[in-house]
Amino acid sequence: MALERTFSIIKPDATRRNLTGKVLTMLEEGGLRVVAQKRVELDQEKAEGFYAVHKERPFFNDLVAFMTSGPVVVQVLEGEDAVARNREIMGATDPADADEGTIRKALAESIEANSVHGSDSLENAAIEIAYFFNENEIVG
Ligand code: IDP
Ligand code: MG
Repeated sequence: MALERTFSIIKPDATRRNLTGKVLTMLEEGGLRVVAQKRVELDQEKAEGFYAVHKERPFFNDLVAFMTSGPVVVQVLEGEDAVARNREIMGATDPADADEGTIRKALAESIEANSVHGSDSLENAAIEIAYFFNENEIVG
């Protein structure tokens, strides 16, 4: 086990339904600690850059429209095996496939409006954290 940092987003479907606190409680009760956080609105360029890896996928334009449709909360989470732990707490991409007790099973509206983002590797976590935060904004 290693102490890691991962990148997380509370997506617009969750902020719109006033579920920010519920998501945070599930992350914290799952053993993760918020060490940086801000509420922002993504513009098209920022959202397209963030999801650039998906730009050839058929859902890319819809995904960018969704992610710019309202406020998001971007955050850095710290904990033992934080990257994998966060993915466990989130659940599968499609809420229909997500395990009981996960954020997406409990809260997500659809495969697109699925309430949370989480980095899929330690390497991508570092890239995604740097896309939104300066080192001096992360306070462990
Ligand atoms: P992840 O968020 O579980 O890592 P990814 O495959 O990286 O899933 O996809 C990024 C995001 O794109 C998803 O969280 C979801 O919002 C959206 N997405 C993924 N697959 C689909 C789809 O088939 N239709 C619509 N949106 C999708
Ligand atoms: Mg992903």
